[in-house]
Formats: sequence, C-alpha cells, structure tokens
Amino acid sequence: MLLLQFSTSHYCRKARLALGYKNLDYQVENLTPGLHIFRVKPLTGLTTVPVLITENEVIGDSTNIYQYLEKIQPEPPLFLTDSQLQKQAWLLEDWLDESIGTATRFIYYHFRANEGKYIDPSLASQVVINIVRKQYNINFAAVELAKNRLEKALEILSVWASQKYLIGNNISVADLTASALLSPLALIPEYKKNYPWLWDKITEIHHICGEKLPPGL
Ligand SMILES: N[C@@H](CCC(=O)N[C@@H](CS)C(=O)NCC(=O)O)C(=O)O
Repeated sequence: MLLLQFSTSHYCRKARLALGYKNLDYQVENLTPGLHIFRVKPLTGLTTVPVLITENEVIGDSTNIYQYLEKIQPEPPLFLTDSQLQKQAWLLEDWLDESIGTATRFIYYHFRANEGKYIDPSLASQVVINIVRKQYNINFAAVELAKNRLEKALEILSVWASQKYLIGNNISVADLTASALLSPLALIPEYKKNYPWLWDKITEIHHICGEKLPPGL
C-alpha cells in the first residue's frame, strides 16, 4: 500500500495512526503542496491528501481510509461492537474532521506566521505558511473564531482525562481522530501548558499505533 501525503499534515497523521494500529505495511510518498493536485486529482477527483493506493483501489479522504482498513483488516478492531456507541464514535469523528481539524489548522498556521515564527523563520517555510494562510483565508478574525470553537471543543473532550477512551471501553475512530487533529497544538505554549491530559492521551495513542510523536511532544 502507498499513502500519498504531506509529511506535516494532521489529516495524513490520522491515516498513519490507523495504518499503524492495524499493523499494516505501507510506503509513503510525500507530495509538494500545490503540485500535489496533478498527482491526486486524476486519482480521486479530490484535491486533498491523504490518499491510499492499494493493488486494486484508490481511497481518498481519511474517513474512507478508516472504513477501508476496517474492511480489509478487522483485527485489531477500530470499530466498536455496540452499534449505538459506534454511531457516537462516527459523530465525534465527523465533528473533529469537519470543524475541529479546521480550527487547529487556522490556529497553527497563524501561530507559525507570528509568535511561532522562531520555529522555522526560513524564507522557504514562511512562503509555504503564507500560501496556506491565503488558501484557507486565515486571518485574525477567523483565528479568533477558531480559538473560541476550540476552547469549547476541549471542554467537551475533557471527559477523556478521566476515562481511558473517548467512547466506550475500547479504542475507536474518535480516539485516533482526536489524537491526530489536535496534535498541531502541541507546538503552541498556551495549549501545551493548559491541557496536560490531552498530551498524555495523544502520546498514549501514538505509542499504541507505533507512530512517531508529533513535534512539540
Ligand atoms: N476531509 C479530508 C480533509 C483532508 C485535508 O484537508 N487535507 C489537506 C492537508 S491537511 C489538503 O490536502 N489540502 C490541500 C488542498 O485542499 O488543496 C480528509 O479527512 O481526508
């Protein structure tokens, strides 16, 4: 299997966590943002990574990749056996994907272009960061909205601090998705300091999945 990815993308991390959790062998092909479209769009009709290429199929979108992996490699399970709980896990996964992953992207790139510029002040890095900011319309007002959304989200997700898994008694798509999509915040001192439980959980899930820890952890 081949995973088309951006090496720093949190949605690609989400796919790698599931591949690792399922103990599957795979290779990665790192694409260049912008040029990636020429490789990805003819394959999936989408412009986004991750994309998983197998012998017989091409799967675009991290949620589809989760469904595909569970089908071809049911053990260890990523889906909960109780169908009501699995529905809740999908609900969380979708909310994290569509709302929270976007909020972390806004906050992360804003940070990297301002207070966090010291992490990589090189021209090459700042050019990429600014292209991403333009592409997604990341401006001060939008970042403030994202911060508020994230604060509420972290309040909701704080149940995780006192229970092993987000939903039920087993690892699920919700745990892996939260771990990947919140991971960019580990580089931002304010989040690093205020949410120690989150970093413990993200570290634990990365160990379970055999995935390298994100920058900042
Ligand atoms: N819902 C998609 C989101 C993936 C996504 O937003 N990927 C970003 C990288 S983090 C991307 O490919 N952006 C490039 C573009 O939109 O052209 C998924 O879960 O796979």
